[in-house]
Amino acid sequence: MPTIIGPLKSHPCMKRHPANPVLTAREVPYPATLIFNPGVTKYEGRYVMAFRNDYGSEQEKRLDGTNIGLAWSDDGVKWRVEPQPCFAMKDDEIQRVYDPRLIVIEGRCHMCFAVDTRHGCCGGIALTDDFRNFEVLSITTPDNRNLVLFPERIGGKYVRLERPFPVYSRGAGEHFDIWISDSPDLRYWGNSKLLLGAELVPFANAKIGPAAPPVRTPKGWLATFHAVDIDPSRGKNGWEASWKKRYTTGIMLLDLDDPRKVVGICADPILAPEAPYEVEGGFRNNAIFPCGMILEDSGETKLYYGAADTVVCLATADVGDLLKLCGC
Ligand code: BMA
Repeated sequence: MPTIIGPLKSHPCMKRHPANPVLTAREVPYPATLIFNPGVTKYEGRYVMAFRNDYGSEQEKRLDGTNIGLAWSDDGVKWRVEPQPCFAMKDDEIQRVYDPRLIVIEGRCHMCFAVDTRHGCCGGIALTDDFRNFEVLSITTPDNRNLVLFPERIGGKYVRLERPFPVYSRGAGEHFDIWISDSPDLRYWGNSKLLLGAELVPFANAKIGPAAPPVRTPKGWLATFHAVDIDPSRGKNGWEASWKKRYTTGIMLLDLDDPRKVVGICADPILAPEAPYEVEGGFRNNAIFPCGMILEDSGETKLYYGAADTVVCLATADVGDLLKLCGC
């Protein structure tokens, strides 16, 4: 039996945007049903979002497939969706790609994504200059996902956070942790090391995983993560017959020169499901899943997240408040 976590609240420094949800399937000009888990970055002066689209029929509670859509914004709140999805992969082996995370490194946009294959779940990294053509640079072995790249090289190397699924060595249940690896070229990855064990997160009793790509601040890398707790007494909560999980968001600070060192971590979630679009009427209620964070020059951070695996939402906070939560 997992230790029951009980009620959780978002930290008051996080402000949900009044325009939430900032993007829904209604604004998508092609078949779209669930629009969520948005990777967002700034590219050539505009905000760009890659989002997961699970399409099917809401009425019939049926999903037929998944692709990745693209949207642009001048203010980070109002979005214009491109006429066609921008990325999908499907063949005899690969079933779908999803949960995109965008990041600009050395002026070029990179996208990390999850890949479901017939032989396991993998993490992919692709490069794009036009958001139409994507060059896949690397795909991990299974099982691994939730890859996020740091926006710059550190000590000459590219760095990523990731979340393997070590079923054998972690015993029964979903006790999965955050790892860190580096690469000379974004293709070959190594020097892998455990960064944060799920048991160190008081509001998780199951897995954790990287959320948005880390953001540079003068005090260190601000890194968000999702944390999952399971309560067997939870029942139907969304489309599925039974959904016993809750996804909250945590935050930690990593050393600027050596991100393998966790400098500080907040003992409470910064976001927990509370708003109506997070707790009711969705595919999987009680799921908050950030995939993008932007630090504005004003000190405002924008955190973009999927709510209830159904819509795209935005919450903001002052970066100074987030640093204080990490003890800095
Ligand atoms: C995770 C991923 C996410 C999803 C979340 C909540 O395992 O599949 O894409 O948002 O579960 O259902």
